[in-house]
Amino acid sequence: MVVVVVSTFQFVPYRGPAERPARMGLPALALLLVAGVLLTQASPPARSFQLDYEKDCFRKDGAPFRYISGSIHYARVPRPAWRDRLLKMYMSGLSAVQVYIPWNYHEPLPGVYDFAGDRDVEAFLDLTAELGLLVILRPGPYICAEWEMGGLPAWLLWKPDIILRSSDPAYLAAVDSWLHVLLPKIKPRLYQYGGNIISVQVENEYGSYYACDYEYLQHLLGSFRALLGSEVLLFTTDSTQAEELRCGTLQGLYATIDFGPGSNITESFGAQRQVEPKGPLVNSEYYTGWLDYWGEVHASTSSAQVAQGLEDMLQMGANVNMYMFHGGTNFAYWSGADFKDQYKPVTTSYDYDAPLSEAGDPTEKLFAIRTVISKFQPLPVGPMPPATPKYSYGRVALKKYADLLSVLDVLCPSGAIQSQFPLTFEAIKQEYQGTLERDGLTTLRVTGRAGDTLDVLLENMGRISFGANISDFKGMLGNISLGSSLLSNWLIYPLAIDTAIKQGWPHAAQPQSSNGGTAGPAFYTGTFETPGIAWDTFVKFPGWSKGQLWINGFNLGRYWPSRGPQQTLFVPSSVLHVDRPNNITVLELEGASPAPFLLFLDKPLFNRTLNHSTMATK
Ligand code: 6GJ
Repeated sequence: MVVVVVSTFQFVPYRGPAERPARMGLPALALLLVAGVLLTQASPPARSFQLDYEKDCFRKDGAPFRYISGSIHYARVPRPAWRDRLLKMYMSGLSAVQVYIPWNYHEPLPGVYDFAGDRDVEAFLDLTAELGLLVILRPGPYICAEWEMGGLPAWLLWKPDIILRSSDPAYLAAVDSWLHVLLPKIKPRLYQYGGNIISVQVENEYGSYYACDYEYLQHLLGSFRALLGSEVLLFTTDSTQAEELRCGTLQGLYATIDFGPGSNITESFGAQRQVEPKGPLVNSEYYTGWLDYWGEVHASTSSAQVAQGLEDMLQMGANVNMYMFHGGTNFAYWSGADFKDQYKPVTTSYDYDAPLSEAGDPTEKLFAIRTVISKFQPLPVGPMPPATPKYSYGRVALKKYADLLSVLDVLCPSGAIQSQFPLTFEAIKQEYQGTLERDGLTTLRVTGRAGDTLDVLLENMGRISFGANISDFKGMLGNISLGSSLLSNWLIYPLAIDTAIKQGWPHAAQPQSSNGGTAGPAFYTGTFETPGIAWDTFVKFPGWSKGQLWINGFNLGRYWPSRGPQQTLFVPSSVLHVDRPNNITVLELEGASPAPFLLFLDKPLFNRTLNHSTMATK
């Protein structure tokens, strides 16, 4: 007996093994035939978004539909700027936006959730709907994105032998717990239920990951279906490499691909056809630019090449999402890293050389793309909103507040953790001799006398977000010896700096009698007043080396002018006060100039680097 089950909501003809390579571990597909009964497709319901394998397209409410989409990450844009960015994307002619949801942004500790303020993903999604944009949602649980640990929470590593992105029961338990919190927020916003979310991606380029664990993908498919229902269009994204499409795709998930300008489009979509012989052509990540690593030149991708590739794909009737349309910023400690022969931390700026700049300003690349789109569909009527105003607040003098080691009582109020040997950051749920770098100088001669104390300050520069090394433990991962003797009996201070700063420290605290020296890790403070206007600005760090910047308690991210390429940090206008002094706090890790100051400019400086070799000798 065989029945070809025809859903009254979504006509998805059975694509038996003949059409797709059978996959290990696939549940046996039960087929029953109702003799003599011709099942016809019910007319699609009012709200539907479907795959049409006959016409190789999507269908929205029964009509053929092709999307032109752009990526924006709400976690990289302050909430007050969301409307501005989304409106510019809409006025560029986009019909949809593609959105990642970083798990670690919303579950900072197991069972502790944060969906407030800049993390209010529901408010962001509702804003996209208000502005008439459809949404292609990518909730992971892993998202890559040059985001800290690819969006996975570092607390997963509290179980050191956990196998991430696999059917490891410990990992799946955490994933399911998270999905049971997140996906009920998404379901009512699905297109089929009156919302604007037309499709949902499962995992992210899973085919590029060593594990190639079908049970994991099967498990995710089951969880997504159980929590989102049977009608939403679920898909995967992988590169065009056959091996990646083998491990990253699964029956029941529509397979899409990603490739950038300069790729052979026919060959690339030919790769998609190997796994999806029928159905719409989809490039889920058409790279409009690229990411920046500290110490390497700022990415730059030709507008003409991006525009031409887009036009060629649209000419073929393909669906395209441009990655990124607006990159934004890796505020705080959210930047990730890659590992190619060596650790490659990603910069604070995620400008990506995208059509909308880091500050949200339309670029000539945006207008080139908009012109292409206008050849295929009408543009919204009205002007493109202009760049937001920028202001040079000029020079702001700072003064040393305290050496980091003199304020451990503030930053580690619970006191030191005593341990015979070093512990990792993850295991512990900081005189200046020099800097060791995982991707640079890895040995240091330290001089001292018997009885001296060795202080080591450890900084997390971002957990690896791509590839097999994402179990990226931070801290001192092994024991330290002085000559032949193993150093033991450590006092370990986890530094809750952001907690202290959010509570008004150091501006609200008693001034410290600092020694005035400028070498080594120390806090510096200053204030400045705006002339009654709070506009976007860019802060430059003349004479500084490397550290972290806060203004009015907002963590603007890492600065590293001695490495570059970015020389400025973007300061969104929403961070500034107009009616009272703006409090600046800097944690300089290596050394500042004797008369330290910051410079606030009205333009970014993205591209000046010192090559690595000159760095190692410093
Ligand atoms: C995508 O794969 C990823 O899905 N991609 C990149 N991959 C190359 C990884 C560096 C070796 S670069 C930009 C994008 C995003 O990471 C995206 O999340």
